Amino acid sequence: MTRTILLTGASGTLGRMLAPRLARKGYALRLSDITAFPDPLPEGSTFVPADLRDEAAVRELMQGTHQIVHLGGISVEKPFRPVLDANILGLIHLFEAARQDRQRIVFASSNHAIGFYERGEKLSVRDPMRPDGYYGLSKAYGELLARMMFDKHGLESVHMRIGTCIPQPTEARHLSTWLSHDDLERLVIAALEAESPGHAIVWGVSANRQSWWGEDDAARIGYVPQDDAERFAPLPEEGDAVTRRFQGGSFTAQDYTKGD
Ligand code: NAI
Ligand code: 15L
Repeated sequence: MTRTILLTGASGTLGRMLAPRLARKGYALRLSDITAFPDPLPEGSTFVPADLRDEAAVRELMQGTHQIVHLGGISVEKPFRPVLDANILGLIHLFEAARQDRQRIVFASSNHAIGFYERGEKLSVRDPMRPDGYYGLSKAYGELLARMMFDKHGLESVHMRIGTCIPQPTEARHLSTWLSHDDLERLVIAALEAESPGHAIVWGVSANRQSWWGEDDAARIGYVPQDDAERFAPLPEEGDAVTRRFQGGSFTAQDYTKGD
């Protein structure tokens, strides 16, 4: 049976990069976004527009799909209301639809779920989350929602706590947070293909020599990153003192009023 993978957020930066790569690997894709897919459709793909805020539209979107790679939603720090609508309600709609026929979800979580740890602190995915804003909070919510969905309904999910997924690192922080495009592809494929991931959390990061992120479920799902940001070192420090202090970088400095 051919599996159909739903890719939300397909028209965004990572979606546009990932869709043709997954198609080349032979996956049948149902691409979706609130905005049109701006590129020619990869072979074996269809595009279905949907707003994640619309529960019925999400349910409809997931008819006949088998697994979901969920990249859609707000991807930067914003006020709570839009984050609540697109990210938190969007997640509820997606997980509720997925649990009907146990469609595995591969979720683009973010380092902003732990952004308020100081740089240099080595973290495990079991460490308490320290979101650095409403956006990071929505990612923390997604990981926890999925924990409940696995414990209560057996719905499997893999959470990619992505650092900075860009073609090549450009600032000092990226020497720790960089995820290459090739490694993202490896991670998504590992998450889709893993035998029984249960509820897995994996740092979405390359094999960076200066990584702050350690223990996770990468081995359990078979993710082995190949790239290392170190070959671009040294890179310049950017931003103010708060940005330079915390792992979440500039997101932590937005509306920061603590004063120390
Ligand atoms: P992006 O902002 O380029 O793409 C997000 C897509 O979601 C957009 O095409 C947008 O139209 C769509 N979207 C927004 N609201 C929607 C709604 N209500 N209904 C349907 N679609 C909606 O973000 P990017 O960089 O491609 O990231 C993809 C995912 O990965 C996001 O979830 C982001 O939070 C996560 N991530 C990305 C990182 C990176 O380095 N690019 C780092 C950590 C996490
Ligand atoms: C994210 O979660 C954002 O979606 C992305 O745009 C980057 O800012 C990234 O984190 C980062 O922390 O570098």
